[in-house]
Amino acid sequence: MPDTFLWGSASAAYQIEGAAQEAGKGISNWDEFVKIPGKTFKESTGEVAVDHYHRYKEDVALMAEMGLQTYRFSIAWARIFPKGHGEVNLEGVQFYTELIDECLKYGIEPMVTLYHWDIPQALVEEYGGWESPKVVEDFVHYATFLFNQFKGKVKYWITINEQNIFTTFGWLTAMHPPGKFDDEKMYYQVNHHVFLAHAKSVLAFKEIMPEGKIGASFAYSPSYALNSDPIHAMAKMDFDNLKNFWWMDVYAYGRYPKNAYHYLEQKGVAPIVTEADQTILKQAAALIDFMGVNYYQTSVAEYNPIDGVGPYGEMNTTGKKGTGQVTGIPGLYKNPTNTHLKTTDWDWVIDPSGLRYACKEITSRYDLPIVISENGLGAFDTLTDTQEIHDAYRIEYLSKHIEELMKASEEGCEIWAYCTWSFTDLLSWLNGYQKRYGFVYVDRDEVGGSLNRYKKDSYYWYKEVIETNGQSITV
Ligand code: GCO
Repeated sequence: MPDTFLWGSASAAYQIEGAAQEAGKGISNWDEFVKIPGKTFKESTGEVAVDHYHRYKEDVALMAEMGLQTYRFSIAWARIFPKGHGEVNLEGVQFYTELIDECLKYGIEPMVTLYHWDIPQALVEEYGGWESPKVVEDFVHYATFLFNQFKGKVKYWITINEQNIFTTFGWLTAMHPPGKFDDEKMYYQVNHHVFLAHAKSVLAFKEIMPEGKIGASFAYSPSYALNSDPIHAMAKMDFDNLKNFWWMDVYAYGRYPKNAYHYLEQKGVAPIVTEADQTILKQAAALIDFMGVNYYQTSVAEYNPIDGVGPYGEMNTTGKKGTGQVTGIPGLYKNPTNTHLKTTDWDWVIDPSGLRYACKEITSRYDLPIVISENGLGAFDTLTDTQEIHDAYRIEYLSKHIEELMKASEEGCEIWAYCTWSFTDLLSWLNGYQKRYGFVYVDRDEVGGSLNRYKKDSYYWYKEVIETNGQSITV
């Protein structure tokens, strides 16, 4: 990879920090949501998580020993502004200052996500959180505070993490807070508010830190048409417009894909977009520096007859293997399983070439540099009696994805960074602590544990990948 390329790893505040009610932090939507019986696997919560809040020095030292070049983490809004706005919690500011300084001490480039799904509960109670346009100013105020605070220290910023996922799970499938089901009209309006919050933060950022780099991280699942029957090609196009370009086009062009907007307008669920909104979205689109991509899997698009499958299939909040559910929109598309690909233990298809596809699509369509802000394998890991973790499956998964990333780079994609998900094991929002992603094993289960850290085989493997700038994979 190019000399300036950064090998990294990522995490999110709620999934690692713990200390949920400590050091002046306000309550977030997730602190509340996990209290609802049946919402998470074995009622697991991020109350303690992997205690990164108290062990961040140990974790950053492990990153440094590995040679990690960038560490992507998120800031918990409620740790900075416990009520969402108003008084600042200085202890929260101090925690992130120390974390950032600790990274810089070892030459690790911090990459900060402003929003990884935890909104202060106070804002939800005050005006419905993301459901109200009022959230835009509060978000921009929070973002601006952080830009000023960490200017000169943090160069890479991600406004919003996986907007498509948290809004879909929050307003369509009831799997994330606020737990609404099939509220399509609100879903699109919420998304519009998130876009405006993102866009106005980008504008503020460029005033404060013109030399900094900013983008949003999208959970991109490229699609393949079932076969060459034109009816499936059209289904693929509809799927892409509604499920991929709906977000990426706004980030990169500042406008919604027209056919998709038209479809939603006819259905009566399109968001209200004012002329002022359009101007702001366009201005921000012209200023973003990269497209952040969280890549895990691809989809298949097949024509879905009017009386066919839809819209969300069966819900899976059990933490068990996936149900193999088929989702779709009657009259447009459905998403059957790709029979050519193997799956993870949670039924996510494994498709390394999809990462290359994603990079090439973004390069051709948007001509933007790319930051792979997440990619990784959720798996069951076993700690041996000699305290080792032999995760050859993770090494294989990551090697194949990195190989495809290198091909994309050779084919003309400008890729700035690759962050694996995740550095340490952490809480999976819906699947608890048994689903592990890290290079570093954390001894805990749904009930608790010693919280001790152990290096997995993949830890040593990635160390070498970094040392050789990826060459160790290809030899
Ligand atoms: C999980 C998910 C998450 C996400 C991440 C998205 O199992 O909970 O895989 O860990 O990947 O939070 O940004």
